[in-house]
Amino acid sequence: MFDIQKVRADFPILSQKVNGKPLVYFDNGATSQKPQVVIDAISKYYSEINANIHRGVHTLSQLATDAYEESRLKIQKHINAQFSHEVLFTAGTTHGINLVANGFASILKPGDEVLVSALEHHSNIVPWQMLCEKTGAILKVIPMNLEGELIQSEYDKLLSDKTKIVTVNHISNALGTINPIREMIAKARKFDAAILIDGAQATPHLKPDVQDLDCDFYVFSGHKICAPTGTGILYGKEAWLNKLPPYQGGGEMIKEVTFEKTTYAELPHKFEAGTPNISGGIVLGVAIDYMNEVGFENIQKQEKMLLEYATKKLLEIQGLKIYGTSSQKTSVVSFNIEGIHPYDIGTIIDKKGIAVRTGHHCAQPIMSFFQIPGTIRASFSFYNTTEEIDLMVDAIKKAQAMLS
Ligand code: C6P
Repeated sequence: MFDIQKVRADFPILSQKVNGKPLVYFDNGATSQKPQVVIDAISKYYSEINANIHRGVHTLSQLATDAYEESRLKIQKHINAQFSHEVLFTAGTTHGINLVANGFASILKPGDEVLVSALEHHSNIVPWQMLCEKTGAILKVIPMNLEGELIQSEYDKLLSDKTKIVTVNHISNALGTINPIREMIAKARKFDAAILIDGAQATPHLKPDVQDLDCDFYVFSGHKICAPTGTGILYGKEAWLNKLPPYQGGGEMIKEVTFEKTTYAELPHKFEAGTPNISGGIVLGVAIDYMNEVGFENIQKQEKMLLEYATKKLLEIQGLKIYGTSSQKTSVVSFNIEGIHPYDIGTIIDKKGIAVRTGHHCAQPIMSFFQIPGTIRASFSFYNTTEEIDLMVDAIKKAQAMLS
């Protein structure tokens, strides 16, 4: 049974006051809040087993190594990767995408094509632009329609034997659109193009099955799924990870070093140079356990209810326009109010303890497409309530009255 009050009690920050008002946290797309089990696990790691991993024979080093590698196994199971060495710890989605894009520099030739989508976060645009500048490859963009959906017939036209990699998000951070990635992956397969899925906004809402999806790479950030910042995962198919060169050189990623030549360690260590975020990696496993305990069915049910409720209530506000109106959407509502800058609404409602994100959401091409400077984005999590939505709607109405 999903008991919302019980779930909320797991998150100490939700009982905080901000600007003298109970916190209403609707900036979950930026980062999630952390449950007490996660906070406790960080403290337990540093109080009881802190040591460097994969290096020492001493007891603490072995305890820390075991906990880190157990976490990798947990994540392997969570995303259904075939092998645990296909699961690489990273600092987050941005790190994972840069690692892959950097590796493709040794694969792409001038005239090869990289397909990105019009719905991408800057993290899934800029690394590919840098790659194209380096290699002479050409960046092509899958366009979107006014609902904020990728136009599949245009994707079909763009795919060709020149396409070497397609990179697309599972869910758009700015609009909430859920992309039909299963179909998009199958289409890329026909042209032997690799495909990377940016799962940063999907993993808070669903459990990706990377084998079933048949993607080559799937990246996500820990901090959006109840884990600490500076954590993340890059899943890569074994064959691809063996093919790509290391991203960074350093300790732990080597087999043998001489001044003449270095040979590299086996996966996953080849891509994990230096001392990693050990506590973060361990606690990411704890956060995933927590989310599985809450249950993804419960999470989806609660968030769907919040999305429908918020959409209905917000549309009652005169002059309010929602951007991102696909029927396939997650719990994100991006909107503007006629004649008012999004920043002004965000600033005024913050005084009432309500946290939303305003601006371009690191997705400037989407804002250019709609010819707007930005939006107000309310992104809901399973621990949010309809009462909180009422508070936001009321605060927006008051802000609108003040500003017009
Ligand atoms: N989006 C948002 O408010 P990092 O910063 O590496 O954890 O994640 C980058 C990233 C990549 N792809 C998508 C789809 C994302 O949403 C994000 C992060 C946050 O929308 C912060 S900009």
